[in-house]
Amino acid sequence: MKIFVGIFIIIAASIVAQAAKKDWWERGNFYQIYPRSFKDSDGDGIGDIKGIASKMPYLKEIGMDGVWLSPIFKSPMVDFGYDISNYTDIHWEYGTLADVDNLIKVCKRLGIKLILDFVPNHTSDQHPWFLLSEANDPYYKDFYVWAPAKINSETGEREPPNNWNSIFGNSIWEWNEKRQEYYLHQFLISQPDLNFRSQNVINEMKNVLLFWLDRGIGGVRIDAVPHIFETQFSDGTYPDEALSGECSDTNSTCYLFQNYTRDLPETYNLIYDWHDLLADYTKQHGGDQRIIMTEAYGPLNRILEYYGNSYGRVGSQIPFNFEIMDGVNANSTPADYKTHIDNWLNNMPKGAEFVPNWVVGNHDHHRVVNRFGLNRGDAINMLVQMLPGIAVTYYGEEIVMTDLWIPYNETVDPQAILAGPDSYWEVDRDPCRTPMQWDNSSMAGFSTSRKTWLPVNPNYQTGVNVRNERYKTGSHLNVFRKLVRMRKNRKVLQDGSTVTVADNNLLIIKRETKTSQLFVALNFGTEDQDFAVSDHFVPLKKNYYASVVSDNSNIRQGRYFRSTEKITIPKDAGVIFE
Ligand SMILES: *[C@@H]1O[C@H](CO)[C@@H](O)[C@H](O)[C@H]1NC(C)=O
Ligand SMILES: *[C@@H]1O[C@H](CO)[C@@H](O)[C@H](O)[C@H]1NC(C)=O
Ligand SMILES: *[C@@H]1O[C@H](CO)[C@@H](O)[C@H](O)[C@H]1NC(C)=O
Ligand SMILES: *[C@@H]1O[C@H](CO)[C@@H](O)[C@H](O)[C@H]1NC(C)=O
Ligand SMILES: *[C@@H]1O[C@H](CO)[C@@H](O)[C@H](O)[C@H]1NC(C)=O
Ligand SMILES: CC(=O)N[C@H]1CO[C@H](CO)[C@@H](O)[C@@H]1O
Ligand SMILES: [Ca+2]
Ligand SMILES: [Ca+2]
Repeated sequence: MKIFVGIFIIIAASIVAQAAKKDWWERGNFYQIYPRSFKDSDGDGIGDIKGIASKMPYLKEIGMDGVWLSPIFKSPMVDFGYDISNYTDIHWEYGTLADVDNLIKVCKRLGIKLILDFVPNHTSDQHPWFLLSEANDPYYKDFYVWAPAKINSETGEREPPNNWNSIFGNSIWEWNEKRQEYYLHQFLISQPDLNFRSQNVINEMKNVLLFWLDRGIGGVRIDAVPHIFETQFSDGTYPDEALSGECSDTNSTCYLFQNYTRDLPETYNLIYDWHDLLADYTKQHGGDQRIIMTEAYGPLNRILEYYGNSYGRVGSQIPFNFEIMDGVNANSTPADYKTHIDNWLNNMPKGAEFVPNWVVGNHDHHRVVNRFGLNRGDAINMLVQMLPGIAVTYYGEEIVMTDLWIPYNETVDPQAILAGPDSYWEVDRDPCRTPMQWDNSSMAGFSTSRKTWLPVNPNYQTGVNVRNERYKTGSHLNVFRKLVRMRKNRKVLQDGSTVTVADNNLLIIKRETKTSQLFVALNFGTEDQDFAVSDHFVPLKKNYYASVVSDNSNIRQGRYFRSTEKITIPKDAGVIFE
């Protein structure tokens, strides 16, 4: 009998120990830098790698564990770096390989992991691989998705191989005079898709990963994942997509289903293979786990498959969770927020290795407050930092930067230019890519140049900058720093369970362990509303104090309340009770 008790205790203890021991990324705070806009070190008006290195101590100061950079690689910059002409070289405006090596050194010294963007779906049409493929070079000829023209039997004219459209509009196929064939491009015409049915491409891309792993990166963020594979029949042809009935613009992706152009099963296996490559690399070389973050939009079940499949294969540690970003806007109710938070938490695979993550902004979407409500900057940061797992912050959201309206004639985003002056605003990505606002000196301390690649948002002069917010109590930046510190230090945030409640204007989140509780009350409604801790939960204590308050809460930080006491949470405000 005694022996059995002993074994029980050991098992229980080892489970506890396991639950407490976390890999570096599992409760990580990640930060996305858009390199063109973070810090310009040499006065040409364009952010660069030396600039990023000089600001790493700031990212340490605000508690970041990992930083991912949008592409820094050699590129003609038609799509601001998402059109790569050499995966292992650096774009000249950003610096050199030596600058990146130095940046990695700086990151290591500070204990921050550097994550690089990996763009496997396509290269630039100026990549040497494309030039060789176009010339039918024996090794490179299958590197891209080539197909012969269809000849219209009535007109005798050349036509694209099928009816597929590209994401940026019009046919996915582009005629190539040199090769006398069409090539496929899911994005811009100047971004031909790589052919992952070619073993040579798989090998080359593996070498790219190894090149960067050897230089000391902490992992990769993989771009545009759902688009990597397209369906090809065994006779080499590509099937037409059926009409979706979703929209009337015959040149748009919404006109057709995307059964053959996204989320193909092959894509998942490729991600699982890359996971194994990084895991093996870590095993061989030691050090912390190198990780994968994946960018994929689409139905939840397809996104969750990037975590792993039911046959035990494992993929992305951080399949970006865009539930809130895609599902919620300024008109949404607290119940909508709850639905989208619970969607992820309730449906993600169970197991200690699977960790939720929260992303509310990136370089393809309007600024957070422009989408969720202008006065909700603190409340949204509270939401992201108080939810379990991994928090991802787009640069500038910690000081609550806002969109800058840019007229069509000054727009540089190719997607917006293609949309034309009447509708460019809907898809324009320039407004959320303006320079980081460091201080109140000219150009917000981003650059010494009098002209920057995108204009600086003038609100840096009215206080929206790091330096101003750093020295002001209750500023957005100080709220953010406090949230990040709590997330690191509170066991209830590391290990606690999560319950969400929508009560009229309020979204309430309870984090709880056996011995402690934390409550987040966020007013995402249209009116002020009273809240008491005992409204929805059984309190563990008589009194709770307001440990973090948003700038618009009217509640003094540190004030104690009885658990039954009604406290008014103003519209757009957030308060955390401990
Ligand atoms: C990429 O750039 C490096 C450094 O300039 C060069 O050695 C390498 O051959 C280039 N790769 C390709 C595929 O052109
Ligand atoms: C659709 O694409 C075709 C062929 O590229 C072009 O002629 C036509 O103007 C486009 N229509 C619209 C509405 O953009
Ligand atoms: C394509 O996908 C849609 C929706 O996902 C489905 O309803 C339709 O049956 C599919 N069509 C084909 C030909 O597979
Ligand atoms: C864009 O148009 C505005 C007037 O609408 C003008 O003031 C500005 O100078 C123009 N910018 C450029 C780059 O032409
Ligand atoms: C920032 O600088 C501008 C002009 O240089 C000045 O008008 C403004 O008062 C300053 N704002 C703060 C908050 O210091
Ligand atoms: C969020 C993101 O990284 N989006 C990128 C996806 O890929 C296209 C094409 O490379 C880019 O234009 C987007 O910026
Ligand atoms: Ca520069
Ligand atoms: Ca593709």
